[in-house]
Amino acid sequence: MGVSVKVSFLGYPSVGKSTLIKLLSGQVPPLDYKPTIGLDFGSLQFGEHEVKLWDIGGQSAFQPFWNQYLNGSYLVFVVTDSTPQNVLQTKQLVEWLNREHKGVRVIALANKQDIDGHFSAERVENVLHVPTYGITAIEPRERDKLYYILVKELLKATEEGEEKNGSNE
Ligand SMILES: Nc1nc2c(ncn2[C@@H]2O[C@H](COP(=O)(O)OP(=O)(O)O)[C@@H](O)[C@H]2O)c(=O)[nH]1
Ligand SMILES: [Mg+2]
Repeated sequence: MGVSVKVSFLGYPSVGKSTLIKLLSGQVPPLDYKPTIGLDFGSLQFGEHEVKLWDIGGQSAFQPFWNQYLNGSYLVFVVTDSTPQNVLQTKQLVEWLNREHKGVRVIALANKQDIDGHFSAERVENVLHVPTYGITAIEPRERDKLYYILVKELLKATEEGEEKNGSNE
Protein backbone atom coordinates (compact mmCIF):
# COMPACT_ATOMS: atom_id res chain seq x y z
CA MET A 1 0.00 0.00 0.00
CA GLY A 2 1.22 3.50 -0.77
CA VAL A 3 2.20 6.02 1.84
CA SER A 4 1.41 9.72 2.01
CA VAL A 5 4.35 12.12 1.97
CA LYS A 6 4.15 15.78 2.97
CA VAL A 7 6.05 18.41 1.00
CA SER A 8 5.80 22.07 2.08
CA PHE A 9 6.22 25.25 0.06
CA LEU A 10 7.24 28.27 2.16
CA GLY A 11 7.75 31.78 0.83
CA TYR A 12 6.63 35.41 0.88
CA PRO A 13 3.36 36.48 -0.77
CA SER A 14 3.14 36.52 -4.54
CA VAL A 15 6.40 34.63 -5.22
CA GLY A 16 4.46 31.85 -7.00
CA LYS A 17 3.84 29.09 -4.42
CA SER A 18 0.23 28.47 -5.43
CA THR A 19 1.14 28.57 -9.12
CA LEU A 20 3.93 26.02 -8.60
CA ILE A 21 1.57 23.72 -6.70
CA LYS A 22 -1.07 23.99 -9.42
CA LEU A 23 1.58 23.25 -12.05
CA LEU A 24 2.69 20.13 -10.16
CA SER A 25 -0.89 19.02 -9.57
CA GLY A 26 -1.49 19.20 -13.30
CA GLN A 27 -3.91 22.12 -13.15
CA VAL A 28 -3.68 25.11 -15.45
CA PRO A 29 -2.38 27.93 -13.25
CA PRO A 30 -4.60 31.04 -13.30
CA LEU A 31 -2.57 34.13 -14.17
CA ASP A 32 -4.47 36.61 -11.99
CA TYR A 33 -3.17 36.86 -8.47
CA LYS A 34 -5.44 35.51 -5.74
CA PRO A 35 -3.69 35.65 -2.39
CA THR A 36 -3.95 32.41 -0.45
CA ILE A 37 -5.86 32.85 2.79
CA GLY A 38 -4.16 30.78 5.47
CA LEU A 39 -3.26 27.42 3.94
CA ASP A 40 -3.71 25.84 0.54
CA PHE A 41 -3.11 22.29 -0.66
CA GLY A 42 -2.37 20.29 -3.75
CA SER A 43 -1.49 16.68 -4.33
CA LEU A 44 -0.04 14.31 -6.88
CA GLN A 45 0.49 10.58 -7.25
CA PHE A 46 4.06 9.31 -7.21
CA GLY A 47 3.86 5.63 -8.04
CA GLU A 48 1.62 4.22 -5.36
CA HIS A 49 2.41 7.08 -3.01
CA GLU A 50 0.49 10.28 -2.57
CA VAL A 51 2.48 13.50 -2.27
CA LYS A 52 0.60 16.20 -0.34
CA LEU A 53 1.72 19.71 -1.23
CA TRP A 54 1.29 22.34 1.52
CA ASP A 55 1.26 25.99 0.58
CA ILE A 56 2.45 28.04 3.59
CA GLY A 57 2.32 31.84 3.64
CA GLY A 58 5.62 33.44 4.64
CA GLN A 59 4.37 36.76 6.02
CA SER A 60 5.68 37.34 9.51
CA ALA A 61 2.05 37.56 10.72
CA PHE A 62 1.79 33.81 10.00
CA GLN A 63 5.16 32.97 11.54
CA PRO A 64 3.61 31.74 14.83
CA PHE A 65 1.93 28.96 12.80
CA TRP A 66 4.90 27.86 10.70
CA ASN A 67 6.06 25.24 13.18
CA GLN A 68 2.66 23.54 13.20
CA TYR A 69 2.21 23.87 9.44
CA LEU A 70 5.67 22.51 8.67
CA ASN A 71 5.46 19.68 11.16
CA GLY A 72 5.98 16.29 9.50
CA SER A 73 7.35 17.69 6.22
CA TYR A 74 9.59 15.32 4.34
CA LEU A 75 10.95 18.15 2.23
CA VAL A 76 10.55 21.94 2.28
CA PHE A 77 10.72 24.04 -0.88
CA VAL A 78 11.52 27.66 -0.11
CA VAL A 79 10.22 29.78 -2.97
CA THR A 80 11.61 33.15 -4.09
CA ASP A 81 10.56 35.31 -7.04
CA SER A 82 14.29 35.80 -7.78
CA THR A 83 14.26 39.57 -7.27
CA PRO A 84 17.27 40.78 -5.25
CA GLN A 85 15.05 42.12 -2.47
CA ASN A 86 12.99 38.95 -2.12
CA VAL A 87 16.06 36.71 -2.25
CA LEU A 88 17.48 38.60 0.75
CA GLN A 89 14.18 38.36 2.64
CA THR A 90 13.98 34.66 1.82
CA LYS A 91 17.41 34.17 3.36
CA GLN A 92 15.77 34.88 6.71
CA LEU A 93 13.22 32.12 6.09
CA VAL A 94 16.03 29.68 5.30
CA GLU A 95 17.96 30.70 8.41
CA TRP A 96 14.84 30.26 10.53
CA LEU A 97 14.27 26.79 9.01
CA ASN A 98 17.87 25.78 9.67
CA ARG A 99 17.45 26.77 13.31
CA GLU A 100 13.98 25.39 13.99
CA HIS A 101 13.78 22.37 11.68
CA LYS A 102 17.32 21.05 11.66
CA GLY A 103 16.68 17.60 10.19
CA VAL A 104 14.51 18.57 7.24
CA ARG A 105 15.82 18.84 3.69
CA VAL A 106 15.45 22.42 2.38
CA ILE A 107 15.52 23.21 -1.34
CA ALA A 108 15.09 26.62 -2.96
CA LEU A 109 13.06 27.34 -6.09
CA ALA A 110 14.20 30.48 -7.92
CA ASN A 111 10.87 31.20 -9.60
CA LYS A 112 9.94 33.80 -12.26
CA GLN A 113 13.04 33.16 -14.32
CA ASP A 114 11.14 34.79 -17.23
CA ILE A 115 11.23 38.27 -15.65
CA ASP A 116 13.92 40.78 -16.64
CA GLY A 117 16.58 41.36 -14.02
CA HIS A 118 15.97 38.08 -12.17
CA PHE A 119 18.72 36.40 -10.18
CA SER A 120 19.84 33.12 -11.76
CA ALA A 121 19.50 29.91 -9.72
CA GLU A 122 23.26 30.04 -9.16
CA ARG A 123 23.13 33.55 -7.68
CA VAL A 124 20.18 32.63 -5.49
CA GLU A 125 22.07 29.55 -4.29
CA ASN A 126 25.06 31.72 -3.38
CA VAL A 127 22.83 33.80 -1.11
CA LEU A 128 20.65 31.09 0.40
CA HIS A 129 23.25 28.29 0.70
CA VAL A 130 20.76 25.53 -0.11
CA PRO A 131 20.43 23.58 -3.39
CA THR A 132 18.54 25.86 -5.79
CA TYR A 133 16.67 25.28 -9.03
CA GLY A 134 15.48 27.92 -11.49
CA ILE A 135 11.85 27.61 -12.62
CA THR A 136 9.04 29.55 -14.32
CA ALA A 137 5.76 28.49 -12.75
CA ILE A 138 3.49 30.12 -15.35
CA GLU A 139 5.10 28.07 -18.13
CA PRO A 140 3.13 24.77 -18.44
CA ARG A 141 6.10 23.15 -20.23
CA GLU A 142 8.10 23.46 -16.99
CA ARG A 143 5.85 20.93 -15.27
CA ASP A 144 8.10 17.97 -16.14
CA LYS A 145 11.16 19.85 -14.90
CA LEU A 146 9.47 20.59 -11.58
CA TYR A 147 8.21 17.02 -11.30
CA TYR A 148 11.73 15.62 -11.76
CA ILE A 149 13.15 18.10 -9.21
CA LEU A 150 10.54 16.85 -6.73
CA VAL A 151 11.22 13.16 -7.46
CA LYS A 152 15.01 13.62 -7.28
CA GLU A 153 14.81 15.51 -3.99
CA LEU A 154 12.34 13.04 -2.45
CA LEU A 155 14.79 10.24 -3.24
CA LYS A 156 17.67 12.22 -1.73
CA ALA A 157 15.65 12.94 1.40
CA THR A 158 14.93 9.21 1.66
CA GLU A 159 18.64 8.34 1.28
CA GLU A 160 19.59 10.91 3.91
CA GLY A 161 17.01 9.46 6.27
CA GLU A 162 18.37 5.95 5.73
CA GLU A 163 21.95 7.11 6.31
CA LYS A 164 20.93 8.74 9.57
CA ASN A 165 19.12 5.61 10.70
CA GLY A 166 22.10 3.48 9.70
CA SER A 167 24.59 5.56 11.71
CA ASN A 168 22.41 5.28 14.78
CA GLU A 169 22.65 1.51 14.87
N1 LIG B 1 6.00 36.21 -14.81
C1 LIG B 1 5.74 35.24 -13.93
N2 LIG B 1 4.70 35.37 -13.09
C2 LIG B 1 4.47 34.36 -12.20
C3 LIG B 1 5.29 33.20 -12.14
N3 LIG B 1 4.82 32.40 -11.16
C4 LIG B 1 3.75 33.03 -10.64
N4 LIG B 1 3.53 34.21 -11.26
C5 LIG B 1 2.45 35.19 -10.99
O1 LIG B 1 2.69 35.79 -9.72
C6 LIG B 1 1.46 36.04 -9.04
C7 LIG B 1 1.48 35.37 -7.68
O2 LIG B 1 1.51 33.97 -7.80
P1 LIG B 1 0.95 33.02 -6.66
O3 LIG B 1 1.21 31.62 -7.10
O4 LIG B 1 -0.46 33.35 -6.34
O5 LIG B 1 1.90 33.42 -5.45
P2 LIG B 1 1.84 32.93 -3.91
O6 LIG B 1 1.30 34.09 -3.14
O7 LIG B 1 3.26 32.65 -3.54
O8 LIG B 1 0.97 31.71 -3.83
C8 LIG B 1 0.35 35.51 -9.97
O9 LIG B 1 -0.17 36.59 -10.72
C9 LIG B 1 1.08 34.53 -10.87
O10 LIG B 1 0.47 34.38 -12.14
C10 LIG B 1 6.40 33.11 -13.06
O11 LIG B 1 7.17 32.14 -13.09
N5 LIG B 1 6.58 34.16 -13.92
MG1 LIG C 1 -0.74 31.49 -2.76
